[in-house]
Amino acid sequence: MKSIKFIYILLPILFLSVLTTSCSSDDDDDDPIITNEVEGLSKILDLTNATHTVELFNKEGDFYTGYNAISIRLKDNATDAYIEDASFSWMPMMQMPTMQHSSPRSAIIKASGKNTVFEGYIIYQMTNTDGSGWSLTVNYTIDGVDYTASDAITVRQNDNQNVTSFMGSDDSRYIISLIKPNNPIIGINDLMVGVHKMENMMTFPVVENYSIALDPRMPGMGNHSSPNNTDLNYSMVDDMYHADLSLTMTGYWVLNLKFMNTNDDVLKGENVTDENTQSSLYLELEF
Ligand SMILES: [Cu+2]
Repeated sequence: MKSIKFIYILLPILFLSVLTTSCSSDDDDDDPIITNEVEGLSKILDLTNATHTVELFNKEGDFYTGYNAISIRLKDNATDAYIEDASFSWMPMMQMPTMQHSSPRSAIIKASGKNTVFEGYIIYQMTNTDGSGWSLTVNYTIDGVDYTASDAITVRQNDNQNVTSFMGSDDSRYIISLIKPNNPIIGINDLMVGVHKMENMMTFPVVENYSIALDPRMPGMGNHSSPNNTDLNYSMVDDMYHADLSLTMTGYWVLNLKFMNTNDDVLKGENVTDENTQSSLYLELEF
């Protein structure tokens, strides 16, 4: 008992001394508590204007094609203090040879339980081979005053097809993106997919209440499937589509999809058969 008590007293002291040491030896001027709010995340880039710096973070420290979960902090350049109350909007823009277009993106909201971190997502549906072509504008309002910060960004090509942009049989353009699993396991995975409609070059609303048939296959192994998959259904909770994805072994999988509207009209994709080994609508996954 004596030794246990000793640990209870000693441990906090040890932790405190470690924290103090690391802070004092760190020449970074960040408040340790604020630094902690983006722990485990990597800086993608800063968007800077005369008054503020918009700091963008994600797990990888880079933008990739497909779904990007993004954390944002807003720093006052004069005081180096992080702003806790601001409202945001953003506009990713891709300059193409003959036109420009935006991409699906969420609203930006305060991260739950955080003081200085805001979050949202952007789904880049394409990029140039050298990562060029995109810019990002972040508009924000503090105490009724509007500001904007903008710059060119680099969007790298993801190795696998984790996003697909296509024309449906209803002559509408859609974007389907893989969101989860991030770390696939052998067994049943929670598959999460985003479906957005390209209403025009700038507007990409979430498509609600459609459905997507799922048929995962391993092309490298006789195109075998797996048991106990379910089709993707829309969830009002997060505006995304969910299914059970069964992966029976590691390797390269093609998630064959068939996209249907509320009348069960097939808008894109075909069944996988002996003659047709892959749907024209699919996502890829490798682990
Ligand atoms: Cu483009």
